[in-house]
Amino acid sequence: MKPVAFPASFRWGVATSAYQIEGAVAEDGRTPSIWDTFCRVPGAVRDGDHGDVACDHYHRMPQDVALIKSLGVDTYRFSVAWPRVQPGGRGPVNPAGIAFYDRLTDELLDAGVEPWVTLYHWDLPQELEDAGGWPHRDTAHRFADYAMLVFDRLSDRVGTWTTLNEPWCSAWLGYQAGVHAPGRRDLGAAVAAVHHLLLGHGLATQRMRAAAIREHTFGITLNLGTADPATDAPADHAAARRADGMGLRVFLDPLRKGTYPQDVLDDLAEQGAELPSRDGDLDTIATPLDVLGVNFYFGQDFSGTDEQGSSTGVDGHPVVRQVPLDRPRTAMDWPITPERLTRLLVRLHEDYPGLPIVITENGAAFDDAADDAGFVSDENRTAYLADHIAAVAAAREQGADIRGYFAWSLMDNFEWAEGYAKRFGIVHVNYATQQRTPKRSALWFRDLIAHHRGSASG
Ligand code: IFM
Repeated sequence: MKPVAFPASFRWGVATSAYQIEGAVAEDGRTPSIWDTFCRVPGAVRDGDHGDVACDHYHRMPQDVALIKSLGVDTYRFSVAWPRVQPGGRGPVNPAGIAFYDRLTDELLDAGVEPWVTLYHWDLPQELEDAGGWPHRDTAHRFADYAMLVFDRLSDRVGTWTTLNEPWCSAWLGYQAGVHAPGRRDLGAAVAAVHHLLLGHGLATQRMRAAAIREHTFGITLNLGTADPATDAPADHAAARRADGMGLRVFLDPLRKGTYPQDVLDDLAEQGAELPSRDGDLDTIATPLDVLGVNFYFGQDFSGTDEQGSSTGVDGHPVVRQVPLDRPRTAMDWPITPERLTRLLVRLHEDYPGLPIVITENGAAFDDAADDAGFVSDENRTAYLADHIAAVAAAREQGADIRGYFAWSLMDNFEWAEGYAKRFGIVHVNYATQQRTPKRSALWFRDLIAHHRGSASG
């Protein structure tokens, strides 16, 4: 990797989420989330895997914090499990549940690592799904109440608050494609979920900001990519526009401009769907932000015709088909496209100016082979991280205001519908023994951070 400069203030971190690592799903009053339920649906998750034990982080937290410290990162981004803190999604705080995050926060601070909280990383309490889930407006209000329970307890020590992780996944994968919890396939429900997730973000942010007694940083994390037309054909341009509309602009336009993009509204209307926005909602959603979290994995090309050349899909909707890129791929079959990260970040800087960005997730799954000691010599993952960090530096050189980079993930964990088959960790986890072993990529990341600490200025 060619040496790249980052200022001393640049944040280096690792990230995880509650359901993917904690386990202890029935302890200390936690109730089921939609993922506990979804994992029990035959065929929903590869190999019937679930998060009952995961990385057993709930019981191994102090050792895991020591591991985080050993990497030399300055920030740890973790999520809080809503059904642990507020079982059932309503009512008072569960003291035993919030106590875990209290201890985690203190442990991190004692280790000199800054805690960065994500309030919602997909584990909606099942009771709230039974009451209608994110397509139901009330869920946005329930989320804001829950956010306040956590904020009240941790905001004296936690400075950075992300409301939602990747609402695109919650809405489209959960309610339209049905491949994530809760596994519904209903365009109207997905579109309503988009709006209510954004509304929940806005309500929670306003309430937390109003209650803050010291300076805090409030933000949201989106999974963003680049959507390019596969060819110059007008249908491919239209498909790329649609993908960009539903993937990026339907979130960032309301958050930053207080409007939904007209072409997205038109596309939805064409399909008989509507964003259920009421008077005042867009003002709430556009409440000021301090940071945008960007999770980047890959960019995509789109075609507006299916393999038979038809521009209308079996569902009667216009075709928006991902065309495989001729690139090296990760174990997720995702193409490796670091230059598109640079392009994305420069575009965000130009189209949505004035908002600092932190890369809150970036990383790759590969088919790791651990040796007898559990060590993985993952040159592929190391190269992936190096190329994407260089891509961030290139975007900064072009003026993009990128303030940090967090590797996904601290350790191998439950990769949602892929179960434990896909390993994103920079630390290997032996699930039989729960032994953690830093991979080559972790040691490289540690050295990179140390190098930048030593050489950075400003
Ligand atoms: O593991 C997930 C994470 O929960 C959200 N962002 C993408 C990661 C890799 O798929």
